Amino acid sequence: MPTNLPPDYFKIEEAFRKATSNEEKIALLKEMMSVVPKHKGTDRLRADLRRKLASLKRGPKGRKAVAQHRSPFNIDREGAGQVPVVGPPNTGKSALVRALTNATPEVAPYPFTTWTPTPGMMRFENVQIQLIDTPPLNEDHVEPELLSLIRRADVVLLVIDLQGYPIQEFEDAVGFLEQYRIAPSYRMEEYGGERGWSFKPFLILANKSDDPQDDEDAEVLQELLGDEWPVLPVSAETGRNLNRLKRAVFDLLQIIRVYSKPPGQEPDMSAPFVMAKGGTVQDFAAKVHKELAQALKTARVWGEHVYDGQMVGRDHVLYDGDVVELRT
Ligand SMILES: Nc1nc2c(ncn2[C@@H]2O[C@H](COP(=O)(O)OP(=O)(O)OP(=O)(O)O)[C@@H](O)[C@H]2O)c(=O)[nH]1
Ligand SMILES: [Mg+2]
Repeated sequence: MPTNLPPDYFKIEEAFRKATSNEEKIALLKEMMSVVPKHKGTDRLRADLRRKLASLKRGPKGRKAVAQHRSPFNIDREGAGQVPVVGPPNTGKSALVRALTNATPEVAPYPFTTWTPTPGMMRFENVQIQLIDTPPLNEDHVEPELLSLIRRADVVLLVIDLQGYPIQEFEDAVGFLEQYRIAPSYRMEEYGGERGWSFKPFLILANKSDDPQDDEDAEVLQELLGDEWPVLPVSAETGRNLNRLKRAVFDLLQIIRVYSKPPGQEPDMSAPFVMAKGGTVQDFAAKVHKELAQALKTARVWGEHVYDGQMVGRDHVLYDGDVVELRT
């Protein structure tokens, strides 16, 4: 038992020993975790508390639910992309999902608050992107379903705490994911030949950058991690840089928005068709209507890369913001 624990700890521990209900024990364990100081000397104790908490949350052994419900980790894809928000405990993942989407996952000042994922929709301009709040990455309790969820992602947001130990958190999280063969896209060439790897675009969110003064720390962090790991300082609390965050996620998704213009009418600019970057007129037609794609003869395009109403063929590559009139 570490010697320098605050007196509160022992009071809570005593209450914990006397507690009878599961709920009460869970609440007291969380309290204990919040008062234990974070340093090497308490590593063992903290790991032990985490294990106890995990086992309490799992409930009594051998009492399997009768009906097999669908796993909460299996989340239907909605909108223009699926983007889990992952990272070590207490870095502000849930707070960010709350600030960016319509979802309201629990936020609390102690670690291991979130135990199941919560999806929410984030609006960027005229598209909706699905963010997913997730339980913390945890060496002591590896959740295989969380890893599968990350493997299905289009982009991964890795949240670290700029006011905590951001470099350590980054290294631990990346090392952890790598153990389970999840790596950033830029390493694809290196590991590409080996089977079973998932490569994802990552964005590092240096959360709790509440003040513009924190940017200096974020710059140092960026310097240390290198260009392959884009770092964005954000604050769930003050909303700093959340608009930049939305734009960055959109860019990492590598998607474009294309608008359909029925002949003789104006396009509906509030309802884009979302396609992968590099998509052609043919791909667009297939999105609008399957039969259209077959009957397509030519198309006219308005946008930055063409002159207004330029006639193009099926193979013409489209760009974000293009307006297309399909002709059969
Ligand atoms: N100052 C500051 N505090 C923040 C910010 N974002 C989150 N917090 C606080 O950090 C604590 C943890 O936030 P959560 O959103 O619960 O963190 P989490 O990463 O979801 O935690 P787990 O679910 O336990 O993994 C809470 O006390 C939040 O109020 C921020 O941008 N600035
Ligand atoms: Mg959380």
